Amino acid sequence: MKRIGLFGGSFDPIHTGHVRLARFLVDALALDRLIVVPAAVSPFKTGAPAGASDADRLELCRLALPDEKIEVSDIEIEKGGVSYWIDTVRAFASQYPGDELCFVVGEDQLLQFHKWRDYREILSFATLVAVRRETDEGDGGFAAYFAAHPEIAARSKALAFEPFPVSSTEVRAAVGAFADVSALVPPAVETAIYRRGLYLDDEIVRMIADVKSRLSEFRFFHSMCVADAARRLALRYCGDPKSAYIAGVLHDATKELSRKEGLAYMDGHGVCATDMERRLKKLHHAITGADYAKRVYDPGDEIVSAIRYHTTGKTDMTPLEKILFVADFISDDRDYPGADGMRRRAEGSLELCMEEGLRFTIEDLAKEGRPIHPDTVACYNQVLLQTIRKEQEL
Ligand code: DGI
Ligand code: FE
Ligand code: FE
Repeated sequence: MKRIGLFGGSFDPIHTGHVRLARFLVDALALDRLIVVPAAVSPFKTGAPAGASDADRLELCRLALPDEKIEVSDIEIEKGGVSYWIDTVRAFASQYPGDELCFVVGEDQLLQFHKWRDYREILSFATLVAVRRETDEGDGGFAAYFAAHPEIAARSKALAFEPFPVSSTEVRAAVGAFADVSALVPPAVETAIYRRGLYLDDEIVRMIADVKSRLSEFRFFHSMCVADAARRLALRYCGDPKSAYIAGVLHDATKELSRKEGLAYMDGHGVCATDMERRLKKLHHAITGADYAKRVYDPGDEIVSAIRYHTTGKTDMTPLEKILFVADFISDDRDYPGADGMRRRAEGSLELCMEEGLRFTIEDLAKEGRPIHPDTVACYNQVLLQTIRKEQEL
């Protein structure tokens, strides 16, 4: 006979508190298996179009709990609509005949438990495990509640747990504010939230949808990875994470225009470019992309300029320009030889990372016999002269 725990909730999103509780339950109840059951949530109920879909919440739970003993079930989400716990418990009881089932409720839920649909039948299938805050002075009203409901008490046990002080509401607000959420959610969840653009304000959600419609799946994925990398670099180097993220989302928006379309864009919108820039197709998307961002979203000169120079670089780059330039080299989707070295370098210094990236680009271009834009050369020379030791002979 196995002992199986059920842990339901909306997990919008799953956070560090949930993860700690899940691990605690496995140990404290000596579970063979813990099944996390995200509830179906009506998109109308949560309101915000930026909210996470059922599939998003499910995937975030899976990313948060890569644990042999913990599994995430899509039973309620597959069913859709309002779920009643009795249906879920009944389904698991028939899936695991002869095994021992228990399910977890928090303090607030316990005090309402006698109002749950068919709660007696629920208790015929599974033991109720009520988790109360270890920090509470009293017992969270548990004793009084159990005294008033002996038929519930007979099938329940109480567990004290020091909760990690975070709520999903708080996480959503912190994500939307581009605060550092690394302590609030597991690293894989943080990455997935920003790669998917969850819990962000409408304007950014619109940008993401627009970029998605303009690019292939692969290029869109790259853009979102760059957005997340830029956001992280901004947190690390005291830049503005929101601007960095927006610059990342938009930086390659016009990348898939053909040479003809790129030139037509420049001519149609009166965008200035030198003869060399018009001939080098690889540079078109930085020039048209900056104009596109300004025209459609007007996100501010700094972001527009970061997009404009993300391919070549230039002298006297602002922190945001450097951040986007580096993010494009180190985003998670990059797997060229040396990518990991670049990521490590970016942890230490944006300039050292730029120097290496520019050297790499220039070497590559020279080997292939392609022209090197003067901005690329000027940028390389400037970071090189800044990063090498002054007394070093050149
Ligand atoms: O748009 P991405 O592929 O994400 O990255 P990017 O905008 O940095 O573009 C990289 C490409 O641009 C790469 O193939 C090298 C090319 N490139 C960068 N600087 C120069 C350049 N090509 C020429 N001809 N001259 C440059 O100075
Ligand atoms: Fe680019
Ligand atoms: Fe890019």
